[in-house]
Amino acid sequence: MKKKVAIIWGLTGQDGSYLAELLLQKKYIVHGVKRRSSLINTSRIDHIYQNPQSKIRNFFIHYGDLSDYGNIFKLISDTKPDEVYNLAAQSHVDVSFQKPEYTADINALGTLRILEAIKNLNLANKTKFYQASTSELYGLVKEKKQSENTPFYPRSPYGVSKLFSYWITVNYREAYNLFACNGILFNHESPRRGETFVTRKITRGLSDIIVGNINCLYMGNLSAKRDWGHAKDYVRMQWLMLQQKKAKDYVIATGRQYSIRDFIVKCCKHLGIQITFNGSGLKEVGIVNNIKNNKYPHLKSGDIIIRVDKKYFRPSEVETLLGDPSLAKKKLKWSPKYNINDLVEEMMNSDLKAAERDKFIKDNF
Ligand code: NAP
Ligand code: G4F
Repeated sequence: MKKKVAIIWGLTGQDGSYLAELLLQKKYIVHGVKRRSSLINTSRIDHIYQNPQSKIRNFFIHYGDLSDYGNIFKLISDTKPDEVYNLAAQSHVDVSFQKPEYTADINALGTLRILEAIKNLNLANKTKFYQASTSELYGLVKEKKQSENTPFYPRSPYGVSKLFSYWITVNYREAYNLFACNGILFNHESPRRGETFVTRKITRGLSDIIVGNINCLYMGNLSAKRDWGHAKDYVRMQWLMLQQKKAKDYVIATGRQYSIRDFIVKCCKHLGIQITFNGSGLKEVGIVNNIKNNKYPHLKSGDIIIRVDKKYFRPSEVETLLGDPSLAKKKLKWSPKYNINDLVEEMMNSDLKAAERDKFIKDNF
């Protein structure tokens, strides 16, 4: 049987790396796009090449950028993909306030450029398209639980750029009969999550505190609530959406939400640390209450390990996100394999190892 061909924009990111693994397991020929950078930016996919039973013959990496239509056109023309996954984006909400025009160019027009290339190459009958849409579209939420029918109200240049992408995907489906769909994904994390997103900042920061690399972690809005899943569960859905007979948009979420404070408490619990939050606003602090078996020589009861710094607050915040994945569960028979405690455990264990390694290098070299 002829192998399916897929191309992934955003290969070097969290989701791109997990999706590449999944598609290679499914015997696809995978093309991925990486940006030129002054430092090597393939740490999330290097293991695919390093695997002794290398799938290298099915795995091709190309330079590219979503700002460059000619590059996108040529990649699609050369590979004639069965499936295109657009996971590339300036994906940091806070950064989007500082780089609004760049964010709009890559996230909004970048999506249009891919769709235009598929259309102009007359591939509408062959190529299926997945767009990485986001729960940030709901922003100032209009319903307690957000589903495919909840109105959008984005709250950042990132959210607004993704609103364009969402609608241009729907529009190309309706106007040109393209198999194009949006996955409206709620926050999803993993040990491969970028280090400046809040979950990873917490798991790394707490790891650094307990090995003695730092004393305290500075955070923004601790009361914001998110619906967090595991990236591995969510990339499975991205693939599944393109295997359906009819293109449709789906919400992917766990249906449970926790505050940033709750996430910190869970991570501390995993480490055997009881933490209490005192005070409010910028004066709020997280204090160590008790440490199981006194196992961390650098920490003692009464230590303040969390403080709030206003520089991490956003000009307009998304206070709460909680998804309703009923449609995906019913139509795609999806259920996540990981819960929040599994996620915390995997992320904490991975970052603890990294912090211990850093400490060893600092102390010995
Ligand atoms: P990520 O780790 O930040 O990865 C983003 C990817 O896009 C990286 O490979 C990055 O390349 C690439 N990229 C950035 N600018 C580009 C450009 N100008 N041209 C080409 N590639 C570019 O994001 P993620 O967490 O995997 O998320 C994947 C997608 O889902 C993103 O579109 C994000 O907005 C969306 N999304 C994410 C979540 C979530 O919770 N993770 C939820 C909903 C939607 P470098 O590696 O070189 O930086
Ligand atoms: O982890 P975050 O930066 O993720 P955010 O803004 O929810 O965006 C992520 O999820 C979206 C899906 O909903 C994606 F579309 C997007 O690409 C990205 O992957 O922040 C989560 C919450 C925010 O309310 C933020 O204000 O955590 C709060 N927060 C509190 N202290 C912090 C911090 N966020 C960061 N990054 N750093 C802090 O110190």
